[in-house]
Amino acid sequence: MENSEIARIFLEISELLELKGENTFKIRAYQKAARSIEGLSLDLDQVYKEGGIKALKEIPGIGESLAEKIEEKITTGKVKKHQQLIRRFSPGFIELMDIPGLGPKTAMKLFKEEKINSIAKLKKAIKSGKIKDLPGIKDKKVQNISAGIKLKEKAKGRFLISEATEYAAAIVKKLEKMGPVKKIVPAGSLRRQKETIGDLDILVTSEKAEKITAGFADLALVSRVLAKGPTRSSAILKNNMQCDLRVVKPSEYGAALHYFTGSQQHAIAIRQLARTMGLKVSEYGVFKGKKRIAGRTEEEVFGALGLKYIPPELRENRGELEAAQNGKLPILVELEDIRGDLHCHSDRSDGSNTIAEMAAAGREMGYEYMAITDHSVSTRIAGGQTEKEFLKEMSAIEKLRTKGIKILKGVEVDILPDGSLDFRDFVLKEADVVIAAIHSRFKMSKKDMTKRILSAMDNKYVNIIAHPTGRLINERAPYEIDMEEIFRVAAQTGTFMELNSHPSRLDLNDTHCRQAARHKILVSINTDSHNIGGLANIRFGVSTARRGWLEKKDVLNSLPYAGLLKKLYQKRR
Ligand code: DGT
Ligand code: CA
Ligand code: CA
Repeated sequence: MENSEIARIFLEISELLELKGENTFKIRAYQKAARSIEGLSLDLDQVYKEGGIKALKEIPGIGESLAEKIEEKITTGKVKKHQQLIRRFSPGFIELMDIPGLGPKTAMKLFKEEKINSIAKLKKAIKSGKIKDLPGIKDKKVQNISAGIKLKEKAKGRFLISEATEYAAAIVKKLEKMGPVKKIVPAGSLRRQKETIGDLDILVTSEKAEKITAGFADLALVSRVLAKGPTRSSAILKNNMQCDLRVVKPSEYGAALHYFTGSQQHAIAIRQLARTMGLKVSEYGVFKGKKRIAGRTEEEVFGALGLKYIPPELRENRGELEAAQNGKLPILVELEDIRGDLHCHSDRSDGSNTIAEMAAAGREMGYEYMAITDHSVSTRIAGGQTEKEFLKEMSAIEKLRTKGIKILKGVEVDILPDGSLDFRDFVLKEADVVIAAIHSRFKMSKKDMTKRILSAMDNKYVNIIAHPTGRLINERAPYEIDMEEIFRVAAQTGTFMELNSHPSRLDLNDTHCRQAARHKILVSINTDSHNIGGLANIRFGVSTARRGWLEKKDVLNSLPYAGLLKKLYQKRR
């Protein structure tokens, strides 16, 4: 519950320290800790409660002083050092620093020299052209900042699925203890597993509605109550996310759940279909005239309309009603179908765990195999390895025998701006799985960027294109590429596409997944983990794949080890 908030605080501290000109070692420590916490599958609150500061220190990247800060946040709600830094720089300035494309240094310049300390003032300065008077701010930089402001405004109020999941789980846990409740389900876009969540919609069945709505309003993680009635309540949570709570009778559960799950477009299509059958669907049930004929469960609601059960991830009015009518609903891929993770980093590039630790964590997840894919030399900021270092890593993996899981030798090799690869073929040949990715020059033209990726796919050692569009949700727009052309050539060359499960990426996105399946391209659902905690993000990748109508057969890493190796080595022949 505290995790994302603490991660955010640590990131902010690192940025502010950078401005203060603190030493890079300290700055890096905060960044690394933030990353490690974001990837943590355990609740920091819980870790602290059970094992105190000692348990906190066991988390990779968390030393004595950072553990103390986490303790401070959990026990006092604040981190003094963070507060001091904010006071020093003013909140408006923090807001500026948050704009993608505008780093702390530029924010500082705007603040000091033009007294710009809010997004509104920044927009004004861009419009009047005053911003260009500042030294070192060129047209291109201004363009980037404008794009960043737009992205920020569009993102306003939409949260990453990981953060929404974390808060929903915390609320469910508290409500469960509150009295006689039968079911508590997060509905809305979270149940549909959309990539970003506007607000939480939590549905509860209970005969004692008032007790629940009152208790909800009193929760510590609620910061402001917007509305409170006998069966419903709305509040703003500590992270500024809204949460709507509805309590219904058990007999209405199915109809209410269907209604509050949405999407609105899906619900409209359902109501239209009902009308053609002489029925009426509402949040209370399915009615024939005055008579209620269904509503206790969702299956009942769909059944009354002659439909098979439609999984929430498909409810976007993208053809799911027709499919449900014709028995053509896909049998969606499930978390249990994933047999291994093909994109993981170790401490040999920018990860925080050793290869052995990563493999052991993979085995814990029940995986049959896992690929270690550290960065190549060009991604210097991510500790990219030279060819020589990489070859050493490959032989280290070969010697490493971890019981119960197979470790694949892998690499995440850079696709350079001219489309060539960072490692030579005789080096790539040593890997079982080669992931190719773009980490530089994001702003090339659509034509050039597409060509860049196509030429990487032409290499017979390249198995998977990682995070194909490069977007970072709420932070960086996808690069311009011709997806259709990329899929066409992927199919032709036997290259697979990654669905990167990191909640900030989810790249391929849901519609791309569907497009890939139409081209008969296998999608590899990977986590791009940089620590053992990151492996749990696989759930968000699987959800996105499900939203893209993918079945087990569409997913590369649902194959057993032998079948996987065959697929990977096919291209080399
Ligand atoms: P979000 O919160 O923007 O990520 O997206 P949703 O889908 O969670 O939307 P939200 O929170 O406004 O509403 C939750 C569900 O409740 C929505 O999916 C369908 C249902 N709903 C809410 N308001 C309306 C409405 O005015 N008409 C209909 N038909 N359904 C509604
Ligand atoms: Ca919602
Ligand atoms: Ca809502």
